[in-house]
Amino acid sequence: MPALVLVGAQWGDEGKGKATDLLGGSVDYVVRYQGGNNAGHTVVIGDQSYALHLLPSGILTPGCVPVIGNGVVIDPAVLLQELDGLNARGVDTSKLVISANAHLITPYHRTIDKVTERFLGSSRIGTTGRGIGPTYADKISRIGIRVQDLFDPGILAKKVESALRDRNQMLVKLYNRRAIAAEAIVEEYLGYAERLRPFVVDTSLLLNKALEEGKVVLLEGSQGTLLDVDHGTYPFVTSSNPTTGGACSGSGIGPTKITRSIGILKAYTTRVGAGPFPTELFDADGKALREKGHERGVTTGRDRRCGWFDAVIARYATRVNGLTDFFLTKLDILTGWERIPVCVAYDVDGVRHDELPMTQTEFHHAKPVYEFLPGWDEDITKARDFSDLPVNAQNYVRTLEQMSGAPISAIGVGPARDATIQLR
Ligand code: 2SA
Ligand code: GDP
Ligand code: MG
Repeated sequence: MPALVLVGAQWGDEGKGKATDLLGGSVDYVVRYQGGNNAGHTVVIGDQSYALHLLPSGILTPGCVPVIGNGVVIDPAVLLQELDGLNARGVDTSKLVISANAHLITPYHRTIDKVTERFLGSSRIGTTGRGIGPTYADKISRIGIRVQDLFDPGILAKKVESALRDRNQMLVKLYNRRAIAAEAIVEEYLGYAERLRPFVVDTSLLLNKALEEGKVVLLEGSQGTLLDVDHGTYPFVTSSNPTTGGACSGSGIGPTKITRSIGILKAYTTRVGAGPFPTELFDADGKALREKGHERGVTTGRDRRCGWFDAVIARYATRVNGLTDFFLTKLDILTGWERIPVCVAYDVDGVRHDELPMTQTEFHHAKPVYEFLPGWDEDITKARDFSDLPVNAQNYVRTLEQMSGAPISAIGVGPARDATIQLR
């Protein structure tokens, strides 16, 4: 039976939380497979709004098993805080399972994240400061701390000491910071062990057994395609693989099990943090998109950069994720423009590019080539059928679909679960 992947098609914040919630009723497991509490997924249920950072959005769906896969990096203090917050709001979190192989974010990862950003000056990435990059760096360097290490105090102490031998040199010699003591960290982390232990299982085994039994598994990406460490706008990326390939390695499910790969695509574009963004607007239109769309970071509260829809990126997302379909979100925010520019290609130093340029330097030089589509004035937030949309909004959707290379299967016209037009 099928595993589905849901992935951000742009630079994140496309509305993945709402999309996961929308599918939640028809899936048995919702799995986070990469990233950590850098993510901010908003789910609106009735008059309640939930901002999830580390927990899969499926935690809000009764009956659904939320899974934190091996590819996620976990800040245990944040995890417990998030669980407590949801419990206090009456959400049942007891079904959560966590991979024993997921890596742990520690205070030294957070410190290194913040300090390195400061030293990068104008070349900074604009990270969320949650320690994500340094934790993945330690994972790849084979000096990371994993969830399973919490249950063996001797191993935990040895691993923290050995990682800090390395990392303290960097902090003291390179960044003029005080060395971090291993003992305090080991003590703090052993304190998390008891509360976390009941959640920890072999999640790959669990998910594969579930698939064999005919259960439906939804793999929920965070961030987005252009923030992927391999396929994004490197180095202005996060340190994991949000793209569909990452869903396999980050969960321990083989690619042959994946039957659907859904790209979540905002009807315009946003980005938070530094890095190239060809359709970015610095004028009143950009401000209007930010204000109407409430484009502010769910985790850091930073203003998001806003721009017009970029079809080159959408096509790229279709290609690198093997998308089967798109959910188009936030169409309602575009109400009120007389004409809406859509980027169909780039001009890079006088040369037209219909696909993402090969090099980062070219991408930094990319200027959008726009086509202009007629806008609409009508309030579309109550539309529930495609035919309820004004003809220009229908045309906007169909044109985006054609340009993006995969069918649009749902359209968001508001933050709430029911503010959705299902197309197939
Ligand atoms: P990091 O912290 O190492 O992952 O930062 C590296 C880059 O990845 C970007 N990034 C994000 N972009 C959009 N949304 C994210 N989640 C939050 C949200 C962001 C927030 O939902 O609003 O609150 O600021 C997210 N997480 C990471 C980040 O901006 C860097 O460009
Ligand atoms: P995610 O990181 O992809 O889950 O997205 P975020 O939660 O960071 O940002 C998306 C924002 O848009 C949230 O505030 C959602 O409630 C909201 N949202 C999602 N879909 C729609 C939509 O179709 N219309 C409107 N107006 N808001 C939406
Ligand atoms: Mg977000």
